[in-house]
Amino acid sequence: MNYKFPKDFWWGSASSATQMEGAYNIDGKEQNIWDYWYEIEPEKFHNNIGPYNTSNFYYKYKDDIKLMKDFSHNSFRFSISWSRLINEDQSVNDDAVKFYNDVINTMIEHNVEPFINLFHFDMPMYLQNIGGWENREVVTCYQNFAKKCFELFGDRVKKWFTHNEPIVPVECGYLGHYHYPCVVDFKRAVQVGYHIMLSSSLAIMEYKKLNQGGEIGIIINLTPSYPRSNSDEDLKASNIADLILNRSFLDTSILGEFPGELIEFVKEQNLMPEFTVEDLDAIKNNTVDLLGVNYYQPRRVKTKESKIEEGEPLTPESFFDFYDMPGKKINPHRGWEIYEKGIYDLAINIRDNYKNIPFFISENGMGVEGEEKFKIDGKIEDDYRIEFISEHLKWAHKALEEGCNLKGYHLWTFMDNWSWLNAYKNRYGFIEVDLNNNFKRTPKKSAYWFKEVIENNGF
Ligand code: BGP
Repeated sequence: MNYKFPKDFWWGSASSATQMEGAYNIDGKEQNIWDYWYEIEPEKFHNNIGPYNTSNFYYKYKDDIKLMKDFSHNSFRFSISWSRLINEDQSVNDDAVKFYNDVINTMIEHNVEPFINLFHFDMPMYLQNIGGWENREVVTCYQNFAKKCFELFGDRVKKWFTHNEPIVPVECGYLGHYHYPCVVDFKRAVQVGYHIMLSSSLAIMEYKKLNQGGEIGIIINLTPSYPRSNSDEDLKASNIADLILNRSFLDTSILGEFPGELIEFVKEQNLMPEFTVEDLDAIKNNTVDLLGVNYYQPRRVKTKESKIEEGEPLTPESFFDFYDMPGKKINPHRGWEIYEKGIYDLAINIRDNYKNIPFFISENGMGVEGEEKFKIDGKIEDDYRIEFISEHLKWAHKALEEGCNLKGYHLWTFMDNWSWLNAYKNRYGFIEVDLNNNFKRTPKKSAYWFKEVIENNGF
């Protein structure tokens, strides 16, 4: 064996409530922004497929968890749907408690450790209606939701995460048109980002008060920034991209403060959010125990060369351009570059600049369209996925050898799930989900390969 991983390495996969549960309006679940957006603009979603019946985990979780066990996974990360658990009047939905209790207990029974995330892009609509993350009151509602989750499930769940990819609601919801409410306004985006980070610290504070003996962290999509060249201009552009898109969340979560350079930038651009000194204390005093890193692609950056059109709103991209590097390896289905070494580079950065905090790869994966064409005797032979995973694991292994505190690897995702605007276009799972046949599950070749990797704790 060439690549042996440490004992107790976390092997598994990740998903999120909106993307896998389905049952969008069952048993008292309230609407979230996805349910609402689909209701008013279904044409925005690939093939008009909305979040209503995603993968049906709500009905099939017992079999799904059994499958995780059959494929030797020792952990699985999912999220609790805020709009399922907490009713509009802020009371708790008992049916949701029953569902999540059952999911957690079934996982434990099958030796699959539950890793629970509290927010995965799914703001309840009743809170979006009062401004979502722009409104300080929503931060308090989230703090109460988090506390409730710890009280209800924390006796058994020992790995908690406050947010998944906190940049995404900011970037996609307030700087682009990819998530509801599709606003483009840098100042409002900064307020949203600030409140999300504050909410993360307040959730951590609540968790620590309860002394439940587990760990709490955050999941960040750490996309390393690579400058086109070593020219001062390209380096400066790459630094600003890194500052806004990575370090705003990374420094704050691990070091307890927003980077000084970011504060200067935000002040210069007149983008300062509303904040209080007590907020900053909460951020300082409640840093994470553990970091999840989602890694899909690098960010290649060059100095701003494209013209800023008249009247074009200010966004982070007013300060740099993305660099389309010739000859890069690409996943044509998703359009994302594949750069396996990125996993090593980000691990070294965490080792050297972020206290070598324990972290794991909480998402990595390859979405492919039209996988049925790789079917042989009813099974998808996804050799490209096996290659994708193993090439990333090789770099992860090198990082481990060089002293990085890497604890595990989770693939996105266990079974094919619903991908936001792309719906079911690109499939990511170890397990095929047949939408035309009652969401039937069929393991792909990669599921069998990964099982062997887990059982050998290496490959
Ligand atoms: C991550 C998200 C996931 C998932 C994944 C794949 O950013 O945390 O929710 O969707 O990316 O991306 P996509 O679904 O856009 O192809």
